[in-house]
Amino acid sequence: MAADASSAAGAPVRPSWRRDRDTVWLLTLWIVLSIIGCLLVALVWGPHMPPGRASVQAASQATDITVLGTIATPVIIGVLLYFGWALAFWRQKPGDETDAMPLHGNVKVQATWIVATSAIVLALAVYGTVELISPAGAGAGQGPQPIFRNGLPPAASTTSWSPNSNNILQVQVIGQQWAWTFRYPQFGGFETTQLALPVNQPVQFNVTSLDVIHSFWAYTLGVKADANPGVNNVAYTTPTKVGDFQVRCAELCGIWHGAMYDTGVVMTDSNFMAWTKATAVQLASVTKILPPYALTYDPTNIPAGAINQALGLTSAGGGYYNPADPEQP
Ligand SMILES: [Cu+2]
Repeated sequence: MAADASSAAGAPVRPSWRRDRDTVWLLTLWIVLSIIGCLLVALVWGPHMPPGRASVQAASQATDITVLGTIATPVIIGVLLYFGWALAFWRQKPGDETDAMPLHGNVKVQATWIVATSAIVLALAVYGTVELISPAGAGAGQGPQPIFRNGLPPAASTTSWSPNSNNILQVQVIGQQWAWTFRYPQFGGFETTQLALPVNQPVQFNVTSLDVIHSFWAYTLGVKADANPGVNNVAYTTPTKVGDFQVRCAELCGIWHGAMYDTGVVMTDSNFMAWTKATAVQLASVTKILPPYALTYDPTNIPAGAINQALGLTSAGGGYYNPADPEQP
């Protein structure tokens, strides 16, 4: 290259006009591709981002993922563009065995890098913190005394509920190896394997376990909360779409962990009220031998009367269970 100057060490140096031209091209291409990329991610991919928009909390999470994906797009494009440009134009020419120009630091690049990355990380930390607690704790388990309610109604009554009242719907989620059951204290306390919810009504999940640690993951509702034995873990959701949703266990809990799933359903208010009424009647004989509703359970503490009643035994007949009898298990 006749036009190339030489460094003091004798290595060829790209002339400044070539370097300026590269910079202008790279910057222009990066800006144009980033604008196109950001629009595609935000407007085309964004509406399909997981976990979907079947609840207020899920929609908030989908928005967060879209925002983060859009912010990441210029970074990814910048890295790939610079990499491709270097491969195409800055590679060593055949037969050129000279060393490249030695680098001795560049204060402008270093300062720009530190300021830009610090600003991005700090801004994301603030955004992430705000989004983590809104709306209503973003659908995550908040422990027994949740702080982030974001205007949700209180649990004014734990024994009755009607749609659109100032009283949040309570659903207890009970994990055990290897199934989920759901208890509805405001409808007589029946316990069922079916999870039904009314649309557009805030729900308070009280999540607990009878044995090991499980994790209640109603993915498309944006809810994920650990189910710990002896602990009540509260999570909120407000479903906004009628239809089915999947429930999984997201904590390795034993050999059949993978089979611990269920299908829930979001229904209209009137269908939900009809379902609770019918289920309460259908399960009445089982409900009356369940332990009284509580936020945690000890499965080893089963009242003797419940066992006898379930088995149809009486003290006059044989086999009556007496917990005070050491001969009995
Ligand atoms: Cu599990």
